[in-house]
Amino acid sequence: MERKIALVTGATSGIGWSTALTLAGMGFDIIATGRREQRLKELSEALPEGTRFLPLVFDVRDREKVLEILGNLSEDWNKIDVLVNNAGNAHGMDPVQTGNLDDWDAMIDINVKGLLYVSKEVIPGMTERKSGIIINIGSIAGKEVYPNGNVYCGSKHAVDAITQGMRIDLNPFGIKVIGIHPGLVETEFSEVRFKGDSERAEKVYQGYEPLLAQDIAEIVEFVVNRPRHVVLADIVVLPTAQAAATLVNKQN
Ligand code: NDP
Ligand code: 8X3
Repeated sequence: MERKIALVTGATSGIGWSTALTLAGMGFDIIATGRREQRLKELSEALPEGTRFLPLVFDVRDREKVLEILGNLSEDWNKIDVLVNNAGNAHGMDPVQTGNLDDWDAMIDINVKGLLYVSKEVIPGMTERKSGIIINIGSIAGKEVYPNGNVYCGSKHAVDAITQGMRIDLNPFGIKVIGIHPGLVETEFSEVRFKGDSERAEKVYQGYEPLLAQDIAEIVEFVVNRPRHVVLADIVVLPTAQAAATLVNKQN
């Protein structure tokens, strides 16, 4: 059987890390990206033995670098079957009137423009081969807006709209485009959002059972495993304790 290739952005932690491991377990060759080179080395050591692995270190905001690196993949790596656009984060959680411009730039540049830059390089191979699966990791924040979520919610609403747009434009090519929109997943997400304030970050996941990165990876596995004629186009996945972005049944 011909080996298949999956590219996972933001594979140095959380959802991307678990997704890369899961796809490797399914037999995919893995291209994993992120800014933290050491973490990619650790990921390579955690992969099942024999996995073909290509770590790529770049910041998805760096348009020239993204295009250069992904545009010059070698013959044995450039036929990407599954693209998981996962790299992203929230930066800050302030009301719009006191929001920080650097945080806004980061969220728009990483979550929206970074996803577009990566997709821009990967899509032509898929249209040429008339096959492929693109999975965009959105968020409940792309389906609802919550207090102080303003720009993060805006970036994830953009991911939702771009996902729908991709599905329409890529429809003639038989490419599956899937949006996965998680609620609260315990990862490094809140640590990043609250700029290293671990105590505040930990509180986000206390008093109920949050999703784990592996829960999202298993959904990726499920959607990738569907037969050719089936696409789970849009999936919202929440912890059972969560009913809406800000409604969580906490026990303490
Ligand atoms: P983590 O903080 O654990 O992981 C974020 C990943 O994105 C890291 O691998 C990080 O790699 C990468 N990343 C961030 N900024 C950049 C950048 N500028 N260039 C390249 N890579 C970058 O968080 P999660 O796993 O939770 O987040 C993954 C995705 O899931 C995000 O898009 C997030 O918005 C979404 N999400 C998360 C939820 C949650 O509750 N955790 C819920 C809903 C959606 P590195 O730092 O090495 O560059
Ligand atoms: C991450 C989940 O609830 O902070 O996208 O928006 S939330």
